[in-house]
Amino acid sequence: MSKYSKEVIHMLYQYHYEYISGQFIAEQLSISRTAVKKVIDQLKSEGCQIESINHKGHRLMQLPDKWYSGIVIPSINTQQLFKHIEVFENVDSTQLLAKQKLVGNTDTFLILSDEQTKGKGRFNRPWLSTRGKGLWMSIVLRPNVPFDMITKFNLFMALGIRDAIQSFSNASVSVKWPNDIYINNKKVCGFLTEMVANSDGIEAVICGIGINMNQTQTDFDGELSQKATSMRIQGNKKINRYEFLQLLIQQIEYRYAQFLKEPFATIRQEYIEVSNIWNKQLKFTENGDQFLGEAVDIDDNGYLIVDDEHNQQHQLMSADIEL
Ligand code: BTX
Repeated sequence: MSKYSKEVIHMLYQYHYEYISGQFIAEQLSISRTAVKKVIDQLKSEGCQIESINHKGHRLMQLPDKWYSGIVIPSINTQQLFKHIEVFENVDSTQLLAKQKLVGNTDTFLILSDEQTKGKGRFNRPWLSTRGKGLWMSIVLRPNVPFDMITKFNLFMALGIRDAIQSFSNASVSVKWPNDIYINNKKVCGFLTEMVANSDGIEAVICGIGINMNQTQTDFDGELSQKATSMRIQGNKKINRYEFLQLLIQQIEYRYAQFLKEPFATIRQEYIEVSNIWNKQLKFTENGDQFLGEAVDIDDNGYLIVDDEHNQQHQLMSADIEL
């Protein structure tokens, strides 16, 4: 990426799709017009739809399928939640990177990448993170709470993520307790919350969120062709990644504030209503043990209550569920 890509795309975005001249951009950035042209050519080669007309200038016609910090930062507009936002084209895993970057400071931050080469789910399972098709992001927050609140944090985030996806979907979007979001029985999103804690409580929570936005069916093969879906497949419409990100961050901000103030009981009913695990036989894996059962409730602490096939009741804090 050219040194001035961030500034140029920011200016094109700021001027709301109007034409701005190369001369104007050059003056604002104190660079030559030739340098501006080079940056614009590069942005075009990266897939940015920029119209350039002699004597009129350049105009951003559509937001690109790529994260540019010059657009992400002004469009998110939430300096309250994150001290800084970092945007990458390619990383192994935003979650790994976030864990490295939180050491030795008390910053809150967000990391986004166009692609992950080693995206990870729970228990180190692979998370497919195709370039430009999804939202691969990790957020680091610093709630001043005891470490057993991590489960509650995950429950509040689930609703925030679900509601953001629901706003872009006609079909109903559901939560599969505790870590997945589904549309029409297929997984559209997986998220996980990890933490760094000491004896005083939580030092940082790291929430990794993977959302399939713009994949088409051919982007999923093997087991994923049956199990996974994207917002685009479900809605038959391409998702504007910047608009979606903006809404997602608003939802996260809202749910995070609620998490800090309210008990899980406040959102329990809402959570139950959007869950997709009721009235069916499910296969549970908890700490390596497997059993069949039916989920019957979520209690005020967010634990899942399950009646197994031998009529024994279990209270689960976390588990793997096969629908
Ligand atoms: P999970 O362990 O519940 O889900 C992993 C399982 O989901 C895989 O075993 C596979 O069956 C399926 N899967 C893999 N990729 C996809 C996909 N793109 N869409 C649907 N299903 C898939 C859930 O883990 C938590 C995933 C978090 C991913 C984010 S992305 C940003 C951050 N960085 C990172 O490395 N992980 C998180």
